[in-house]
Amino acid sequence: MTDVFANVKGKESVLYLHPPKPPINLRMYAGAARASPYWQLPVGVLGMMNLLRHHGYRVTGLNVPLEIAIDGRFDLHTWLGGHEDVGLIAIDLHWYEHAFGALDVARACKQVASEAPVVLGGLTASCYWREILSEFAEADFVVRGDGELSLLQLANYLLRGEGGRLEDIPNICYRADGTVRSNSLDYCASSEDLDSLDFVDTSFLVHARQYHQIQFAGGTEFRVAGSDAPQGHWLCTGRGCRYDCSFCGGGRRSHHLLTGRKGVVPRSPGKIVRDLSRLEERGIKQASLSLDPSILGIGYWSELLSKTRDNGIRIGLNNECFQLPSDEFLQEYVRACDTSHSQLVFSPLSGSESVRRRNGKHFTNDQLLAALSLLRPARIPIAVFFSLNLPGESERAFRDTLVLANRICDMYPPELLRMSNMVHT
Ligand code: B12
Ligand code: SF4
Repeated sequence: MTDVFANVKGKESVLYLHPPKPPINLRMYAGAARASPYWQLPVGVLGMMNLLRHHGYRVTGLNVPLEIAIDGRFDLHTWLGGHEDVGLIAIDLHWYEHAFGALDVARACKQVASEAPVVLGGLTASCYWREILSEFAEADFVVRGDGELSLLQLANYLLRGEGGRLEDIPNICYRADGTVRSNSLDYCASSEDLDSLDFVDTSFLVHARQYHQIQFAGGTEFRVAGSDAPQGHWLCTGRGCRYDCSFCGGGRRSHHLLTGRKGVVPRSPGKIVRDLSRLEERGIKQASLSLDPSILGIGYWSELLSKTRDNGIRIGLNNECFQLPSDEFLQEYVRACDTSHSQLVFSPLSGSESVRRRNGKHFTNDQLLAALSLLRPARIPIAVFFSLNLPGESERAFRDTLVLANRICDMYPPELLRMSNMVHT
């Protein structure tokens, strides 16, 4: 099948495209945050693209919804037409929200750069690789699970003619002889693998500064182009989870099923601290942690937070607490971070403790309120997420949610509090 791509041999240029949620020609959100267009890239994409760059490939990354927000007249076909000699196009289909957008972007790629193979990857693509390859000719390859080794080997194979047989590249799926094939899911990143990747450098991205600005969590408005809004950065701090909340596609079992991951795979505290320092040097005001360190035990998080402090790093930290962290963790966290640029996110899901427990979060209302009382003097911004449509929810549970929400409003400074109750999909 790869003869089809013989023309890309010798080309060293790779495009990475982050798709919007809606079709590329729908402009309802241009310039505003009214309808969230899902600007975030999968946190692991930076490591993957920087690995390709490290191996000599020229990578250009485009965040399509961000481009549209910056300029409502942005035209993807025109942009693609400006890139010659493209050897490979990588598109994330990580979140189900992007399912339509990712294939729409792939279609545009085939219309303009018809020779370049299109590879999709991400959690959703890892689940639906067979459907994608059976029904959408615009996708040539899907990478299941973790992508870095597979994408590098695929690029080497297609563009440099290196690496033996296609069948031996782990985690890739493709069409051959009229059937959809999947190679074995043999690559799943270890802590050492993650520590060797570069999750900081964003210089391959078009409009990297604006991308950093929209990653700043806790801001109230979407600001782009020429603004001096503070910059944030989602940093990969590890992969997986040890919980299995009812609604989550990224819990322990999902990671095992989709990526072969057997447990939580943290990065080492020392490497994370080095990255925080690099981010601070680049003027980034806030780092968001993709894996909540509080679930990794006191030995892990105390090393991370004390090293951050001891190295004199002043950066805001944004952490989404997977459960309710201990008092000791919260105290160390506020000591280690620049609180004015920080945030802690709590997900009680429901005011009803039984609904909360049933869906995977194991703490009581009183424990949550006590934690918030502890944080209040530190004046750290918090966000509290409830959720509608959870299994076990009743009208009574919803009333419990209103009661808890009111109690939180009464006890936490309003200028430091964000709270929402979103319908679960
Ligand atoms: C931190 C986090 C966030 C952060 C941002 C993280 C980020 N920038 O990636 C925030 C809070 C912003 C966020 C937002 C959302 N999230 Co989230 N998030 C997480 C969380 C807790 C950890 C992230 C993580 O470790 N991912 C897993 C690793 C494996 O992914 P990765 O390293 O980025 O990508 C690797 C592979 O997937 C693959 N890959 C990814 N993209 C590509 C592309 C190509 C071409 C290739 C080859 C490979 C490839 O290779 C990468 C490196 O090996 C997970 C739950 C979990 N424990 O996993 C949920 C999770 C990923 N999020 C989820 C969802 C639904 C969302 C939202 C859509 C929620 C919403 N409705 O708004 C948004 C999307 C935002 C957007 N697009 O703008 C779901 C995804 C389920 C699904 N399959 O769709 C999860 C699993 C949680 C859940 N509720 O089920 N999220
Ligand atoms: S703690 Fe978070 S990432 Fe883990 S299973 Fe629950 S919702 Fe998913």
